Amino acid sequence: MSKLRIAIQKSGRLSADSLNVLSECGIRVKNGGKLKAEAANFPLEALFLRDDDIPQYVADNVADIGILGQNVVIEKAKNVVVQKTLGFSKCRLSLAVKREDEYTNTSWFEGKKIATSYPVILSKYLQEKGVNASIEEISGSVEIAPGIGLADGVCDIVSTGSTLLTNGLKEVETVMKSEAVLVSSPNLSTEKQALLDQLLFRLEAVQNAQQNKYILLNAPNAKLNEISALLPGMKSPTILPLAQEGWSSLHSVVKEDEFWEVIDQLKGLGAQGILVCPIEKMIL
Ligand code: PRT
Ligand code: ZN
Repeated sequence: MSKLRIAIQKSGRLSADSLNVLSECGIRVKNGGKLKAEAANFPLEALFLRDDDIPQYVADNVADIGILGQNVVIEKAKNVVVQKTLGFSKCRLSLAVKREDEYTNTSWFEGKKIATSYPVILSKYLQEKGVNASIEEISGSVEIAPGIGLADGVCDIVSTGSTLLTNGLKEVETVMKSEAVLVSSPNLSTEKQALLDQLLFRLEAVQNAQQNKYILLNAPNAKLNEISALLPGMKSPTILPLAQEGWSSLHSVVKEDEFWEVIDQLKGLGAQGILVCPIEKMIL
Protein backbone atom coordinates (compact mmCIF):
# COMPACT_ATOMS: atom_id res chain seq x y z
CA MET A 1 0.00 0.00 0.00
CA SER A 2 1.36 3.41 -0.85
CA LYS A 3 2.19 5.93 1.84
CA LEU A 4 1.77 9.66 1.82
CA ARG A 5 5.16 11.30 2.31
CA ILE A 6 5.11 14.56 4.22
CA ALA A 7 8.05 16.94 4.51
CA ILE A 8 8.27 18.66 7.90
CA GLN A 9 10.81 21.12 9.26
CA LYS A 10 13.46 19.18 11.18
CA SER A 11 14.10 21.68 13.92
CA GLY A 12 12.81 25.20 14.04
CA ARG A 13 9.76 27.31 14.63
CA LEU A 14 7.46 25.11 12.53
CA SER A 15 8.51 21.69 13.85
CA ALA A 16 6.40 21.24 16.97
CA ASP A 17 3.25 22.79 15.50
CA SER A 18 3.56 20.68 12.33
CA LEU A 19 3.64 17.47 14.37
CA ASN A 20 0.82 18.84 16.50
CA VAL A 21 -1.40 19.40 13.43
CA LEU A 22 -0.90 15.77 12.45
CA SER A 23 -1.57 14.63 16.00
CA GLU A 24 -4.85 16.58 16.09
CA CYS A 25 -5.77 14.64 12.95
CA GLY A 26 -5.12 11.42 14.86
CA ILE A 27 -1.76 10.79 13.18
CA ARG A 28 1.14 10.14 15.53
CA VAL A 29 4.67 10.71 14.23
CA LYS A 30 7.78 10.91 16.40
CA ASN A 31 10.61 13.26 15.49
CA GLY A 32 13.41 11.19 16.99
CA GLY A 33 16.19 13.15 15.28
CA LYS A 34 16.24 10.81 12.26
CA LEU A 35 15.66 11.84 8.64
CA LYS A 36 12.54 9.67 8.31
CA ALA A 37 9.77 8.39 10.57
CA GLU A 38 6.61 6.40 9.96
CA ALA A 39 3.23 7.19 11.47
CA ALA A 40 1.85 4.49 13.72
CA ASN A 41 -1.77 4.66 12.57
CA PHE A 42 -1.99 6.23 9.12
CA PRO A 43 -0.19 5.37 5.88
CA LEU A 44 2.14 8.32 6.23
CA GLU A 45 5.89 8.77 6.33
CA ALA A 46 7.52 11.99 7.52
CA LEU A 47 10.77 13.41 6.13
CA PHE A 48 12.48 15.93 8.42
CA LEU A 49 14.18 18.68 6.40
CA ARG A 50 15.26 22.32 6.46
CA ASP A 51 12.20 24.40 5.60
CA ASP A 52 14.02 25.99 2.62
CA ASP A 53 14.38 22.56 0.98
CA ILE A 54 10.71 21.57 1.33
CA PRO A 55 9.35 23.29 -1.85
CA GLN A 56 11.97 21.56 -4.02
CA TYR A 57 11.32 18.13 -2.48
CA VAL A 58 7.57 18.49 -2.97
CA ALA A 59 7.89 19.88 -6.51
CA ASP A 60 10.18 16.96 -7.40
CA ASN A 61 7.78 14.38 -5.88
CA VAL A 62 10.37 13.21 -3.36
CA ALA A 63 7.74 14.25 -0.81
CA ASP A 64 4.03 14.35 -1.70
CA ILE A 65 3.09 17.11 0.72
CA GLY A 66 4.82 19.50 3.10
CA ILE A 67 4.25 22.03 5.85
CA LEU A 68 6.06 25.39 5.67
CA GLY A 69 5.62 29.14 5.79
CA GLN A 70 3.95 30.97 2.88
CA ASN A 71 7.02 33.25 2.82
CA VAL A 72 9.23 30.29 1.83
CA VAL A 73 6.63 28.90 -0.62
CA ILE A 74 6.57 32.22 -2.50
CA GLU A 75 10.30 32.90 -2.25
CA LYS A 76 11.26 29.51 -3.67
CA ALA A 77 8.61 29.73 -6.43
CA LYS A 78 8.53 25.98 -7.06
CA ASN A 79 5.69 24.06 -8.64
CA VAL A 80 3.64 23.24 -5.51
CA VAL A 81 -0.06 23.63 -4.72
CA VAL A 82 -1.18 25.34 -1.49
CA GLN A 83 -3.92 23.08 -0.08
CA LYS A 84 -4.66 24.70 3.27
CA THR A 85 -3.63 27.50 5.59
CA LEU A 86 -2.86 26.13 9.03
CA GLY A 87 -3.15 29.17 11.30
CA PHE A 88 0.21 28.95 13.08
CA SER A 89 3.65 30.58 12.66
CA LYS A 90 1.94 33.82 11.76
CA CYS A 91 4.39 36.58 10.91
CA ARG A 92 5.04 39.26 8.33
CA LEU A 93 7.86 40.10 5.98
CA SER A 94 8.59 43.78 6.51
CA LEU A 95 10.91 46.54 5.47
CA ALA A 96 12.71 48.29 8.30
CA VAL A 97 15.10 51.21 8.52
CA LYS A 98 17.26 52.76 11.25
CA ARG A 99 15.19 54.32 14.02
CA GLU A 100 16.71 57.76 13.42
CA ASP A 101 15.98 57.76 9.66
CA GLU A 102 13.24 60.10 8.51
CA TYR A 103 11.19 57.64 6.53
CA THR A 104 8.54 58.97 4.17
CA ASN A 105 7.25 56.23 1.89
CA THR A 106 8.65 53.44 -0.32
CA SER A 107 10.43 56.02 -2.50
CA TRP A 108 12.80 56.48 0.48
CA PHE A 109 14.45 53.22 -0.68
CA GLU A 110 15.28 54.65 -4.15
CA GLY A 111 18.97 54.05 -4.79
CA LYS A 112 19.42 52.45 -1.36
CA LYS A 113 20.71 49.02 -0.38
CA ILE A 114 18.40 46.51 1.36
CA ALA A 115 19.64 43.36 3.10
CA THR A 116 17.31 40.34 2.98
CA SER A 117 17.02 36.55 2.79
CA TYR A 118 13.99 37.05 0.53
CA PRO A 119 15.37 38.55 -2.70
CA VAL A 120 12.59 37.17 -4.94
CA ILE A 121 9.70 38.56 -2.89
CA LEU A 122 11.50 41.84 -2.26
CA SER A 123 12.44 42.52 -5.87
CA LYS A 124 8.85 41.86 -7.00
CA TYR A 125 7.58 44.23 -4.31
CA LEU A 126 10.06 46.98 -5.27
CA GLN A 127 9.15 46.56 -8.92
CA GLU A 128 5.44 46.94 -8.13
CA LYS A 129 6.21 50.11 -6.18
CA GLY A 130 8.46 51.41 -8.97
CA VAL A 131 11.46 51.67 -6.66
CA ASN A 132 15.04 51.01 -7.78
CA ALA A 133 17.07 49.67 -4.87
CA SER A 134 19.88 47.16 -4.70
CA ILE A 135 19.30 43.93 -2.85
CA GLU A 136 22.02 42.45 -0.64
CA GLU A 137 21.16 38.77 -0.16
CA ILE A 138 22.30 37.39 3.18
CA SER A 139 21.19 34.15 4.79
CA GLY A 140 21.00 35.04 8.48
CA SER A 141 21.18 37.87 11.04
CA VAL A 142 19.75 40.30 8.51
CA GLU A 143 18.86 42.73 11.27
CA ILE A 144 22.49 43.65 11.99
CA ALA A 145 23.16 44.80 8.40
CA PRO A 146 22.33 48.52 8.80
CA GLY A 147 24.27 48.78 12.06
CA ILE A 148 27.48 47.47 10.47
CA GLY A 149 27.07 49.56 7.31
CA LEU A 150 26.21 46.66 5.02
CA ALA A 151 22.84 48.10 4.00
CA ASP A 152 20.51 51.06 4.53
CA GLY A 153 17.51 48.94 5.41
CA VAL A 154 16.37 45.35 5.82
CA CYS A 155 13.52 43.20 4.61
CA ASP A 156 13.03 40.51 7.23
CA ILE A 157 10.49 38.36 9.05
CA VAL A 158 8.88 40.13 12.00
CA SER A 159 6.74 38.58 14.67
CA THR A 160 6.73 40.60 17.91
CA GLY A 161 9.05 43.30 16.53
CA SER A 162 11.51 42.98 19.43
CA THR A 163 14.43 41.90 17.21
CA LEU A 164 14.08 45.09 15.15
CA LEU A 165 13.80 47.16 18.29
CA THR A 166 16.91 45.75 19.93
CA ASN A 167 18.86 46.38 16.73
CA GLY A 168 17.84 50.04 16.53
CA LEU A 169 15.48 49.51 13.59
CA LYS A 170 11.86 50.48 12.92
CA GLU A 171 9.34 48.66 10.77
CA VAL A 172 8.09 50.85 7.92
CA GLU A 173 6.29 48.67 5.37
CA THR A 174 4.64 45.23 5.36
CA VAL A 175 5.70 43.37 2.23
CA MET A 176 3.60 40.26 2.92
CA LYS A 177 1.80 38.43 5.71
CA SER A 178 2.55 34.78 6.24
CA GLU A 179 1.42 31.69 8.12
CA ALA A 180 2.10 27.98 7.86
CA VAL A 181 0.46 26.15 4.95
CA LEU A 182 0.08 22.58 3.73
CA VAL A 183 1.40 22.24 0.19
CA SER A 184 1.23 19.31 -2.20
CA SER A 185 2.90 18.19 -5.35
CA PRO A 186 0.76 19.09 -8.39
CA ASN A 187 0.80 15.53 -9.74
CA LEU A 188 -0.09 12.95 -7.11
CA SER A 189 -1.11 9.39 -7.99
CA THR A 190 -4.79 8.54 -7.47
CA GLU A 191 -3.89 6.54 -4.35
CA LYS A 192 -1.87 9.38 -2.82
CA GLN A 193 -4.53 11.94 -3.73
CA ALA A 194 -7.07 9.79 -1.85
CA LEU A 195 -4.81 9.80 1.23
CA LEU A 196 -4.37 13.57 0.95
CA ASP A 197 -8.15 13.97 0.72
CA GLN A 198 -8.51 11.98 3.96
CA LEU A 199 -5.96 14.20 5.66
CA LEU A 200 -7.68 17.37 4.38
CA PHE A 201 -11.03 16.05 5.63
CA ARG A 202 -9.55 15.58 9.11
CA LEU A 203 -7.90 19.01 9.03
CA GLU A 204 -11.24 20.56 8.14
CA ALA A 205 -12.87 18.85 11.14
CA VAL A 206 -10.11 20.09 13.44
CA GLN A 207 -10.28 23.67 12.10
CA ASN A 208 -14.10 23.78 12.32
CA ALA A 209 -13.89 22.59 15.91
CA GLN A 210 -11.33 25.25 16.80
CA GLN A 211 -13.55 28.02 15.46
CA ASN A 212 -16.75 26.82 17.15
CA LYS A 213 -18.00 26.22 20.69
CA TYR A 214 -20.67 23.95 22.08
CA ILE A 215 -23.22 26.01 23.97
CA LEU A 216 -25.79 24.83 26.55
CA LEU A 217 -28.27 27.08 28.30
CA ASN A 218 -31.55 27.02 30.19
CA ALA A 219 -34.38 29.00 28.63
CA PRO A 220 -37.98 29.79 29.48
CA ASN A 221 -40.21 27.88 27.00
CA ALA A 222 -41.92 31.09 25.91
CA LYS A 223 -38.63 32.42 24.51
CA LEU A 224 -37.34 29.22 22.85
CA ASN A 225 -38.12 30.33 19.29
CA GLU A 226 -36.32 33.63 19.65
CA ILE A 227 -33.30 32.03 21.34
CA SER A 228 -33.15 29.29 18.69
CA ALA A 229 -33.06 31.97 16.00
CA LEU A 230 -29.96 33.46 17.65
CA LEU A 231 -28.24 30.05 17.87
CA PRO A 232 -29.12 28.15 14.69
CA GLY A 233 -26.22 25.69 15.18
CA MET A 234 -25.40 23.08 12.55
CA LYS A 235 -29.00 22.29 11.58
CA SER A 236 -31.12 23.49 14.48
CA PRO A 237 -30.60 23.45 18.24
CA THR A 238 -31.45 20.44 20.41
CA ILE A 239 -34.18 21.25 22.94
CA LEU A 240 -34.78 19.06 26.01
CA PRO A 241 -37.31 19.69 28.78
CA LEU A 242 -35.96 20.57 32.22
CA ALA A 243 -37.43 18.88 35.30
CA GLN A 244 -38.73 22.34 36.25
CA GLU A 245 -42.02 23.13 34.51
CA GLY A 246 -41.91 25.83 31.80
CA TRP A 247 -38.13 25.58 31.18
CA SER A 248 -35.96 23.80 28.60
CA SER A 249 -32.30 23.14 28.02
CA LEU A 250 -31.07 24.29 24.61
CA HIS A 251 -27.88 22.88 23.04
CA SER A 252 -26.24 24.33 19.96
CA VAL A 253 -22.99 25.24 18.26
CA VAL A 254 -21.80 28.81 17.87
CA LYS A 255 -18.75 30.56 16.46
CA GLU A 256 -16.74 31.93 19.35
CA ASP A 257 -16.76 35.55 18.16
CA GLU A 258 -20.48 35.38 17.31
CA PHE A 259 -21.18 34.12 20.84
CA TRP A 260 -19.89 37.38 22.34
CA GLU A 261 -22.12 39.31 19.95
CA VAL A 262 -25.34 37.51 21.02
CA ILE A 263 -24.67 37.04 24.72
CA ASP A 264 -26.56 40.19 25.79
CA GLN A 265 -29.56 39.28 23.64
CA LEU A 266 -29.59 35.76 25.13
CA LYS A 267 -29.58 37.16 28.64
CA GLY A 268 -32.25 39.69 27.66
CA LEU A 269 -34.47 36.80 26.53
CA GLY A 270 -34.11 35.14 29.95
CA ALA A 271 -31.42 32.54 29.16
CA GLN A 272 -29.66 31.28 32.30
CA GLY A 273 -26.90 28.86 33.25
CA ILE A 274 -25.05 29.38 29.97
CA LEU A 275 -22.15 26.95 29.42
CA VAL A 276 -19.71 27.33 26.52
CA CYS A 277 -17.47 24.29 25.94
CA PRO A 278 -14.66 23.45 23.52
CA ILE A 279 -15.33 21.04 20.65
CA GLU A 280 -12.72 18.39 19.83
CA LYS A 281 -13.73 17.61 16.21
CA MET A 282 -16.58 18.94 14.07
CA ILE A 283 -17.84 17.34 10.87
CA LEU A 284 -20.46 19.35 9.02
O1 PRT B 1 16.80 25.48 9.81
P1 PRT B 1 15.69 25.88 8.93
O2 PRT B 1 16.13 26.49 7.63
O3 PRT B 1 14.67 24.77 8.76
O4 PRT B 1 14.88 27.02 9.74
P2 PRT B 1 14.91 28.61 9.62
O5 PRT B 1 15.88 29.12 10.62
O6 PRT B 1 15.04 29.06 8.20
O7 PRT B 1 13.41 28.98 10.01
P3 PRT B 1 12.72 29.27 11.41
O8 PRT B 1 12.52 27.98 12.16
O9 PRT B 1 13.36 30.41 12.12
O10 PRT B 1 11.30 29.80 10.86
C1 PRT B 1 10.48 28.99 10.11
C2 PRT B 1 9.27 29.80 9.65
O11 PRT B 1 8.58 30.32 10.79
C3 PRT B 1 9.57 31.06 8.83
O12 PRT B 1 9.82 30.77 7.46
C4 PRT B 1 8.32 31.88 9.03
O13 PRT B 1 7.32 31.44 8.12
C5 PRT B 1 7.86 31.50 10.43
N1 PRT B 1 8.13 32.52 11.46
C6 PRT B 1 7.22 32.98 12.36
C7 PRT B 1 9.31 33.13 11.74
C8 PRT B 1 9.07 34.01 12.81
N2 PRT B 1 7.76 33.88 13.17
C9 PRT B 1 10.15 34.81 13.32
N3 PRT B 1 9.95 35.57 14.26
N4 PRT B 1 10.54 33.03 11.18
C10 PRT B 1 11.55 33.77 11.67
N5 PRT B 1 11.42 34.65 12.69
C11 PRT B 1 12.67 35.38 13.10
C12 PRT B 1 13.00 36.55 12.17
O14 PRT B 1 13.83 36.12 11.10
C13 PRT B 1 13.75 37.51 13.09
O15 PRT B 1 15.10 37.15 13.22
O16 PRT B 1 12.53 35.92 14.37
C14 PRT B 1 13.07 37.26 14.42
C15 PRT B 1 11.95 38.25 14.58
O17 PRT B 1 11.11 37.91 15.62
P4 PRT B 1 10.49 39.04 16.57
O18 PRT B 1 9.50 38.31 17.42
O19 PRT B 1 11.61 39.60 17.37
O20 PRT B 1 9.84 40.07 15.68
ZN1 ZN C 1 15.18 27.98 6.65
